[in-house]
Amino acid sequence: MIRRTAPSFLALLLMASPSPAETARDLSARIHVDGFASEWTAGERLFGLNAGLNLPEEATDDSKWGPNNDINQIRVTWDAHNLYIAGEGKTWGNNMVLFIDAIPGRGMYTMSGLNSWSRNFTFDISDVAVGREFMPDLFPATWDGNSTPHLIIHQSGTQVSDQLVGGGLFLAAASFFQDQDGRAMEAAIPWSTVFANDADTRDTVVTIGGVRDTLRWFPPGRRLKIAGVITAGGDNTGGPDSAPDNTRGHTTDGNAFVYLDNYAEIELDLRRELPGSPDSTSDGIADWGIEPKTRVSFKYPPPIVGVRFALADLALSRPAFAPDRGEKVGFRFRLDPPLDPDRPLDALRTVDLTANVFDLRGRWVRNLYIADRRYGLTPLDPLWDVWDGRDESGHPVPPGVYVLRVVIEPNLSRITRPVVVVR
Ligand SMILES: [Ca+2]
Ligand SMILES: [Ca+2]
Ligand SMILES: [Ca+2]
Ligand SMILES: [Ca+2]
Repeated sequence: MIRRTAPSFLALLLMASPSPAETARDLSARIHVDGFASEWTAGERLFGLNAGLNLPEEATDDSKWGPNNDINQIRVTWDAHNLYIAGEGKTWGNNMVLFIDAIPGRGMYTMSGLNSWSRNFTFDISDVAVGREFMPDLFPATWDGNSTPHLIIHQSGTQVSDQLVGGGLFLAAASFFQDQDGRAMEAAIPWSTVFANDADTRDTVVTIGGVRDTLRWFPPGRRLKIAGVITAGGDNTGGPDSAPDNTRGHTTDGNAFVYLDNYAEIELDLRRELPGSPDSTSDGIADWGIEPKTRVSFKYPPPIVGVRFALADLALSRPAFAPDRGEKVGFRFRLDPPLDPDRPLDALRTVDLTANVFDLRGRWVRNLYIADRRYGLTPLDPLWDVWDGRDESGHPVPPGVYVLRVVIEPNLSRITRPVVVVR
Protein backbone atom coordinates (compact mmCIF):
# COMPACT_ATOMS: atom_id res chain seq x y z
CA MET A 1 0.00 0.00 0.00
CA ILE A 2 1.27 3.49 -0.85
CA ARG A 3 0.83 6.07 1.89
CA ARG A 4 0.41 9.58 0.59
CA THR A 5 2.05 12.19 2.79
CA ALA A 6 1.61 15.93 2.63
CA PRO A 7 4.30 17.58 0.48
CA SER A 8 7.10 19.10 2.52
CA PHE A 9 7.79 22.83 2.52
CA LEU A 10 10.81 22.23 0.29
CA ALA A 11 8.71 20.25 -2.18
CA LEU A 12 6.17 23.07 -2.28
CA LEU A 13 8.98 25.55 -3.01
CA LEU A 14 10.27 23.36 -5.83
CA MET A 15 6.79 22.99 -7.25
CA ALA A 16 6.29 26.77 -7.20
CA SER A 17 9.46 27.59 -9.13
CA PRO A 18 9.20 27.36 -12.92
CA SER A 19 10.58 24.02 -14.00
CA PRO A 20 13.34 24.08 -16.60
CA ALA A 21 12.44 22.43 -19.86
CA GLU A 22 13.74 18.97 -19.62
CA THR A 23 13.69 15.87 -21.70
CA ALA A 24 11.08 13.46 -20.37
CA ARG A 25 9.39 10.21 -21.07
CA ASP A 26 6.70 11.95 -23.11
CA LEU A 27 6.91 15.53 -24.44
CA SER A 28 3.98 15.26 -26.82
CA ALA A 29 1.83 17.51 -24.63
CA ARG A 30 4.39 20.34 -24.79
CA ILE A 31 6.01 20.17 -28.23
CA HIS A 32 3.54 20.94 -31.01
CA VAL A 33 4.83 20.20 -34.48
CA ASP A 34 3.21 23.19 -36.16
CA GLY A 35 6.09 25.18 -37.69
CA PHE A 36 6.34 27.67 -34.81
CA ALA A 37 8.97 27.06 -32.13
CA SER A 38 7.55 29.42 -29.48
CA GLU A 39 6.87 26.56 -27.05
CA TRP A 40 10.53 25.51 -27.03
CA THR A 41 12.73 26.85 -24.25
CA ALA A 42 16.18 28.37 -23.90
CA GLY A 43 17.44 25.07 -22.48
CA GLU A 44 16.73 23.44 -25.83
CA ARG A 45 18.83 25.86 -27.90
CA LEU A 46 22.06 24.65 -29.45
CA PHE A 47 23.38 28.23 -29.67
CA GLY A 48 23.71 30.58 -26.73
CA LEU A 49 26.31 33.20 -25.95
CA ASN A 50 30.04 32.70 -26.40
CA ALA A 51 31.08 34.33 -23.12
CA GLY A 52 34.76 34.63 -24.08
CA LEU A 53 33.97 36.65 -27.20
CA ASN A 54 30.72 38.12 -25.82
CA LEU A 55 29.08 37.20 -29.14
CA PRO A 56 26.13 34.95 -29.97
CA GLU A 57 27.24 31.45 -30.94
CA GLU A 58 25.13 31.79 -34.09
CA ALA A 59 24.37 35.25 -35.44
CA THR A 60 21.12 36.33 -37.05
CA ASP A 61 22.98 38.48 -39.57
CA ASP A 62 25.95 36.41 -40.71
CA SER A 63 24.43 35.08 -43.94
CA LYS A 64 26.19 35.99 -47.17
CA TRP A 65 22.74 36.63 -48.68
CA GLY A 66 21.55 38.90 -45.87
CA PRO A 67 19.18 38.45 -42.93
CA ASN A 68 16.30 37.13 -45.06
CA ASN A 69 18.29 33.95 -45.73
CA ASP A 70 19.81 33.24 -42.36
CA ILE A 71 19.62 30.29 -40.00
CA ASN A 72 19.34 31.80 -36.50
CA GLN A 73 18.90 28.91 -34.10
CA ILE A 74 18.45 25.15 -33.86
CA ARG A 75 16.63 23.55 -30.95
CA VAL A 76 16.77 19.91 -29.94
CA THR A 77 15.00 17.85 -27.33
CA TRP A 78 13.70 14.31 -26.99
CA ASP A 79 11.47 11.87 -25.18
CA ALA A 80 11.25 8.09 -25.05
CA HIS A 81 9.91 7.80 -28.59
CA ASN A 82 10.98 10.89 -30.53
CA LEU A 83 13.84 13.19 -31.31
CA TYR A 84 12.43 16.70 -31.72
CA ILE A 85 14.33 19.28 -33.76
CA ALA A 86 13.51 22.85 -34.80
CA GLY A 87 15.33 25.26 -37.13
CA GLU A 88 14.59 28.97 -36.90
CA GLY A 89 15.44 31.81 -39.26
CA LYS A 90 14.40 32.94 -42.72
CA THR A 91 14.83 31.35 -46.10
CA TRP A 92 13.12 33.72 -48.54
CA GLY A 93 12.91 31.90 -51.85
CA ASN A 94 15.34 29.23 -50.66
CA ASN A 95 15.62 26.12 -48.45
CA MET A 96 16.50 25.14 -44.90
CA VAL A 97 18.15 21.80 -44.13
CA LEU A 98 18.94 20.31 -40.69
CA PHE A 99 21.58 17.58 -40.85
CA ILE A 100 21.55 14.81 -38.23
CA ASP A 101 24.51 12.45 -37.84
CA ALA A 102 23.27 9.68 -35.55
CA ILE A 103 25.21 6.61 -36.66
CA PRO A 104 29.00 6.60 -36.13
CA GLY A 105 31.11 6.01 -39.23
CA ARG A 106 28.15 5.82 -41.59
CA GLY A 107 26.29 8.42 -43.65
CA MET A 108 26.72 10.96 -46.43
CA TYR A 109 30.08 12.43 -47.28
CA THR A 110 28.51 14.82 -49.76
CA MET A 111 25.12 16.13 -50.92
CA SER A 112 26.51 16.48 -54.41
CA GLY A 113 24.92 13.94 -56.73
CA LEU A 114 22.25 12.76 -54.29
CA ASN A 115 19.27 11.29 -56.14
CA SER A 116 17.15 13.84 -54.27
CA TRP A 117 18.18 17.22 -52.78
CA SER A 118 21.53 17.29 -54.55
CA ARG A 119 23.38 20.40 -53.35
CA ASN A 120 26.97 21.62 -53.42
CA PHE A 121 27.68 20.75 -49.80
CA THR A 122 30.42 18.35 -48.78
CA PHE A 123 31.07 17.05 -45.28
CA ASP A 124 34.33 16.73 -43.39
CA ILE A 125 35.16 13.04 -43.06
CA SER A 126 38.90 13.55 -42.50
CA ASP A 127 38.69 12.78 -38.77
CA VAL A 128 36.72 9.54 -39.15
CA ALA A 129 39.48 7.52 -37.46
CA VAL A 130 38.95 9.43 -34.20
CA GLY A 131 35.16 9.71 -34.44
CA ARG A 132 35.23 13.44 -35.29
CA GLU A 133 33.80 13.05 -38.79
CA PHE A 134 30.53 14.64 -39.85
CA MET A 135 28.50 12.18 -41.93
CA PRO A 136 24.78 12.97 -41.72
CA ASP A 137 22.38 10.03 -41.81
CA LEU A 138 19.17 11.98 -42.31
CA PHE A 139 17.90 15.52 -42.69
CA PRO A 140 14.57 17.32 -42.53
CA ALA A 141 14.39 19.93 -45.28
CA THR A 142 11.90 22.51 -46.46
CA TRP A 143 11.53 25.49 -48.78
CA ASP A 144 10.07 28.94 -48.41
CA GLY A 145 6.27 28.75 -48.32
CA ASN A 146 6.14 24.97 -47.86
CA SER A 147 4.29 23.67 -44.79
CA THR A 148 5.21 19.98 -44.98
CA PRO A 149 8.98 19.38 -44.81
CA HIS A 150 10.53 16.26 -46.25
CA LEU A 151 12.72 13.84 -44.34
CA ILE A 152 15.62 12.59 -46.40
CA ILE A 153 17.19 9.38 -45.14
CA HIS A 154 20.58 8.29 -46.41
CA GLN A 155 20.73 4.74 -47.73
CA SER A 156 24.16 4.24 -49.29
CA GLY A 157 26.60 6.22 -51.42
CA THR A 158 24.59 9.05 -52.98
CA GLN A 159 21.27 7.21 -52.62
CA VAL A 160 18.68 8.67 -50.26
CA SER A 161 15.00 8.02 -49.68
CA ASP A 162 12.94 11.22 -49.78
CA GLN A 163 10.10 10.77 -47.28
CA LEU A 164 6.93 12.84 -47.08
CA VAL A 165 4.83 13.75 -44.07
CA GLY A 166 2.03 11.21 -43.76
CA GLY A 167 4.20 8.21 -44.53
CA GLY A 168 4.33 7.27 -40.85
CA LEU A 169 8.10 7.72 -40.48
CA PHE A 170 8.01 11.22 -38.93
CA LEU A 171 5.97 14.36 -38.29
CA ALA A 172 7.06 17.79 -39.53
CA ALA A 173 5.75 21.26 -40.20
CA ALA A 174 7.25 24.54 -41.44
CA SER A 175 5.97 28.10 -41.71
CA PHE A 176 8.71 30.07 -43.49
CA PHE A 177 7.26 32.87 -45.56
CA GLN A 178 9.49 35.48 -47.16
CA ASP A 179 10.79 37.96 -44.55
CA GLN A 180 8.32 37.02 -41.80
CA ASP A 181 9.80 36.75 -38.29
CA GLY A 182 9.21 33.94 -35.83
CA ARG A 183 8.93 31.09 -38.33
CA ALA A 184 10.48 27.65 -38.05
CA MET A 185 10.76 24.11 -39.33
CA GLU A 186 9.90 21.50 -36.68
CA ALA A 187 10.08 17.74 -36.81
CA ALA A 188 9.33 14.86 -34.47
CA ILE A 189 11.40 11.94 -35.66
CA PRO A 190 10.91 8.56 -33.94
CA TRP A 191 14.15 7.05 -32.69
CA SER A 192 13.32 4.04 -34.88
CA THR A 193 13.54 6.38 -37.90
CA VAL A 194 16.66 8.18 -36.60
CA PHE A 195 18.38 4.80 -36.31
CA ALA A 196 16.60 3.17 -39.26
CA ASN A 197 19.87 2.08 -40.85
CA ASP A 198 21.79 1.33 -37.68
CA ALA A 199 22.15 -2.43 -37.25
CA ASP A 200 23.52 -1.87 -33.74
CA THR A 201 20.16 -0.56 -32.51
CA ARG A 202 16.97 -2.52 -31.94
CA ASP A 203 13.39 -2.18 -30.75
CA THR A 204 13.24 -3.58 -27.26
CA VAL A 205 10.33 -4.11 -24.86
CA VAL A 206 11.06 -2.66 -21.42
CA THR A 207 9.16 -1.90 -18.24
CA ILE A 208 10.10 1.43 -16.67
CA GLY A 209 8.20 2.83 -13.68
CA GLY A 210 5.72 0.01 -14.01
CA VAL A 211 4.84 0.91 -17.60
CA ARG A 212 5.62 -1.47 -20.44
CA ASP A 213 6.88 0.13 -23.62
CA THR A 214 8.75 -0.59 -26.84
CA LEU A 215 11.81 1.63 -27.12
CA ARG A 216 14.58 1.83 -29.68
CA TRP A 217 17.69 0.76 -27.78
CA PHE A 218 21.10 1.98 -29.03
CA PRO A 219 24.65 1.15 -27.91
CA PRO A 220 25.11 3.08 -24.62
CA GLY A 221 26.82 6.47 -24.75
CA ARG A 222 25.57 7.58 -28.14
CA ARG A 223 25.87 11.19 -29.30
CA LEU A 224 24.17 13.15 -32.04
CA LYS A 225 25.96 15.58 -34.32
CA ILE A 226 23.84 18.35 -35.81
CA ALA A 227 24.29 21.27 -38.20
CA GLY A 228 21.83 23.37 -40.17
CA VAL A 229 22.19 25.33 -43.40
CA ILE A 230 20.35 27.60 -45.77
CA THR A 231 20.65 26.36 -49.36
CA ALA A 232 19.41 27.64 -52.69
CA GLY A 233 16.53 25.71 -54.21
CA GLY A 234 18.09 24.31 -57.36
CA ASP A 235 20.02 21.08 -57.71
CA ASN A 236 23.78 21.53 -57.29
CA THR A 237 23.57 24.95 -55.69
CA GLY A 238 25.35 26.05 -52.52
CA GLY A 239 24.19 28.29 -49.72
CA PRO A 240 25.02 31.37 -47.65
CA ASP A 241 24.89 30.36 -43.96
CA SER A 242 25.49 27.40 -41.70
CA ALA A 243 24.99 26.85 -37.98
CA PRO A 244 27.34 26.24 -36.28
CA ASP A 245 29.66 28.25 -38.53
CA ASN A 246 31.93 26.17 -40.73
CA THR A 247 35.61 27.06 -40.60
CA ARG A 248 35.96 28.06 -44.27
CA GLY A 249 32.83 30.20 -44.39
CA HIS A 250 30.54 30.82 -47.34
CA THR A 251 30.66 33.05 -50.37
CA THR A 252 27.95 35.10 -52.06
CA ASP A 253 28.21 32.74 -55.05
CA GLY A 254 25.07 30.58 -55.03
CA ASN A 255 26.82 27.83 -56.99
CA ALA A 256 30.01 27.59 -54.94
CA PHE A 257 30.81 24.43 -53.00
CA VAL A 258 30.41 24.68 -49.23
CA TYR A 259 32.62 22.58 -46.95
CA LEU A 260 30.76 21.67 -43.77
CA ASP A 261 33.28 20.72 -41.09
CA ASN A 262 31.63 21.91 -37.89
CA TYR A 263 28.76 20.52 -35.85
CA ALA A 264 27.06 20.66 -32.48
CA GLU A 265 27.52 17.43 -30.58
CA ILE A 266 24.90 16.33 -28.04
CA GLU A 267 25.45 13.69 -25.39
CA LEU A 268 22.29 11.59 -25.36
CA ASP A 269 23.09 9.03 -22.76
CA LEU A 270 25.08 9.66 -19.58
CA ARG A 271 22.71 8.00 -17.12
CA ARG A 272 20.15 5.28 -16.89
CA GLU A 273 16.44 5.08 -17.51
CA LEU A 274 16.35 1.28 -17.41
CA PRO A 275 16.02 -0.22 -13.95
CA GLY A 276 18.79 -2.31 -12.51
CA SER A 277 22.05 -0.40 -12.95
CA PRO A 278 23.68 2.57 -11.18
CA ASP A 279 22.31 6.03 -12.02
CA SER A 280 25.55 7.18 -13.56
CA THR A 281 25.62 4.35 -16.10
CA SER A 282 24.60 4.96 -19.69
CA ASP A 283 22.00 2.43 -20.79
CA GLY A 284 21.18 2.91 -24.46
CA ILE A 285 18.10 5.09 -23.83
CA ALA A 286 18.35 8.88 -24.42
CA ASP A 287 18.30 10.49 -20.96
CA TRP A 288 15.13 11.90 -19.43
CA GLY A 289 15.10 14.87 -17.08
CA ILE A 290 18.05 16.80 -18.53
CA GLU A 291 18.37 20.16 -20.30
CA PRO A 292 19.72 19.48 -23.78
CA LYS A 293 21.77 22.72 -23.83
CA THR A 294 23.90 21.38 -20.96
CA ARG A 295 24.87 18.47 -23.21
CA VAL A 296 26.00 20.51 -26.22
CA SER A 297 29.58 21.01 -27.36
CA PHE A 298 31.05 21.92 -30.73
CA LYS A 299 33.85 20.62 -32.86
CA TYR A 300 34.98 24.23 -33.31
CA PRO A 301 33.35 26.60 -30.80
CA PRO A 302 31.29 29.23 -32.64
CA PRO A 303 31.10 31.94 -33.69
CA ILE A 304 33.94 31.50 -36.13
CA VAL A 305 34.88 35.03 -36.94
CA GLY A 306 36.83 35.48 -40.14
CA VAL A 307 40.29 37.01 -39.97
CA ARG A 308 40.84 39.85 -42.41
CA PHE A 309 44.49 39.54 -43.26
CA ALA A 310 46.73 42.28 -44.56
CA LEU A 311 50.03 41.80 -46.34
CA ALA A 312 53.21 43.19 -44.84
CA ASP A 313 56.95 43.14 -45.45
CA LEU A 314 57.24 42.00 -49.04
CA ALA A 315 60.96 41.25 -49.29
CA LEU A 316 63.00 40.25 -52.36
CA SER A 317 65.85 37.75 -52.35
CA ARG A 318 67.94 40.28 -54.33
CA PRO A 319 67.33 43.89 -55.43
CA ALA A 320 68.36 43.24 -59.04
CA PHE A 321 68.76 40.15 -61.19
CA ALA A 322 69.78 39.10 -64.68
CA PRO A 323 67.31 36.67 -66.30
CA ASP A 324 69.70 36.29 -69.26
CA ARG A 325 72.16 34.65 -66.89
CA GLY A 326 69.46 32.31 -65.55
CA GLU A 327 68.91 34.34 -62.38
CA LYS A 328 65.55 34.52 -60.62
CA VAL A 329 64.17 36.67 -57.86
CA GLY A 330 62.38 35.09 -54.94
CA PHE A 331 60.09 36.93 -52.54
CA ARG A 332 58.70 36.57 -49.04
CA PHE A 333 55.90 38.36 -47.23
CA ARG A 334 54.19 38.31 -43.87
CA LEU A 335 50.48 38.10 -42.97
CA ASP A 336 49.07 40.46 -40.41
CA PRO A 337 47.64 39.63 -37.89
CA PRO A 338 49.88 36.61 -37.26
CA LEU A 339 48.17 33.28 -36.49
CA ASP A 340 48.73 31.06 -33.47
CA PRO A 341 49.97 27.55 -34.34
CA ASP A 342 48.53 26.26 -31.05
CA ARG A 343 44.96 27.20 -32.00
CA PRO A 344 43.24 24.42 -34.04
CA LEU A 345 41.10 26.95 -35.86
CA ASP A 346 44.12 28.99 -36.94
CA ALA A 347 45.67 25.86 -38.40
CA LEU A 348 42.67 25.62 -40.76
CA ARG A 349 42.57 29.20 -41.94
CA THR A 350 43.45 29.78 -45.56
CA VAL A 351 44.22 32.82 -47.66
CA ASP A 352 43.90 33.21 -51.44
CA LEU A 353 46.92 34.97 -52.92
CA THR A 354 47.63 36.43 -56.32
CA ALA A 355 51.07 37.55 -57.47
CA ASN A 356 51.80 39.42 -60.68
CA VAL A 357 54.33 41.68 -62.34
CA PHE A 358 53.81 45.04 -64.04
CA ASP A 359 56.15 47.45 -65.74
CA LEU A 360 56.74 50.95 -64.43
CA ARG A 361 53.96 52.35 -66.60
CA GLY A 362 51.51 49.95 -65.00
CA ARG A 363 51.25 47.58 -67.96
CA TRP A 364 50.66 43.96 -67.02
CA VAL A 365 53.63 41.68 -67.69
CA ARG A 366 53.04 38.35 -65.99
CA ASN A 367 50.78 36.41 -63.61
CA LEU A 368 52.88 34.28 -61.27
CA TYR A 369 49.73 32.78 -59.72
CA ILE A 370 46.08 33.73 -59.31
CA ALA A 371 43.96 33.08 -56.19
CA ASP A 372 46.38 30.41 -55.00
CA ARG A 373 45.03 29.00 -51.72
CA ARG A 374 47.63 28.85 -48.95
CA TYR A 375 47.35 28.04 -45.27
CA GLY A 376 47.47 31.23 -43.20
CA LEU A 377 50.06 29.69 -40.86
CA THR A 378 52.38 28.81 -43.75
CA PRO A 379 51.53 31.16 -46.59
CA LEU A 380 54.95 31.07 -48.28
CA ASP A 381 55.75 28.65 -51.09
CA PRO A 382 59.38 29.01 -52.26
CA LEU A 383 58.65 27.00 -55.41
CA TRP A 384 56.03 29.49 -56.60
CA ASP A 385 57.07 32.72 -54.89
CA VAL A 386 59.60 33.38 -57.62
CA TRP A 387 59.88 35.42 -60.85
CA ASP A 388 62.24 34.23 -63.59
CA GLY A 389 62.19 37.58 -65.40
CA ARG A 390 59.97 36.35 -68.22
CA ASP A 391 56.69 37.73 -69.46
CA GLU A 392 53.45 35.81 -69.87
CA SER A 393 54.51 34.36 -73.23
CA GLY A 394 57.82 33.14 -71.81
CA HIS A 395 60.17 35.77 -73.25
CA PRO A 396 62.78 37.50 -71.08
CA VAL A 397 61.67 41.07 -70.37
CA PRO A 398 63.89 44.00 -71.40
CA PRO A 399 66.15 45.45 -68.70
CA GLY A 400 64.46 48.03 -66.49
CA VAL A 401 62.44 48.49 -63.35
CA TYR A 402 59.37 46.33 -62.78
CA VAL A 403 56.80 46.11 -60.02
CA LEU A 404 56.05 42.88 -58.18
CA ARG A 405 52.57 42.91 -56.61
CA VAL A 406 51.07 40.41 -54.14
CA VAL A 407 47.32 40.64 -53.43
CA ILE A 408 45.00 38.87 -50.98
CA GLU A 409 41.70 37.97 -52.63
CA PRO A 410 39.00 38.99 -52.33
CA ASN A 411 39.71 41.72 -49.76
CA LEU A 412 42.42 43.11 -52.02
CA SER A 413 45.01 43.96 -49.38
CA ARG A 414 48.08 44.44 -51.52
CA ILE A 415 51.78 45.17 -51.28
CA THR A 416 54.26 46.02 -54.03
CA ARG A 417 58.05 46.19 -54.48
CA PRO A 418 60.19 47.40 -57.36
CA VAL A 419 62.40 44.78 -59.03
CA VAL A 420 65.34 45.68 -61.24
CA VAL A 421 66.11 43.56 -64.29
CA VAL A 422 69.68 43.89 -65.59
CA ARG A 423 71.76 42.27 -68.31
CA1 LIG B 1 5.74 24.21 -32.39
CA1 LIG C 1 22.99 32.86 -39.01
CA1 LIG D 1 26.41 30.97 -39.34
CA1 LIG E 1 20.13 6.84 -20.68
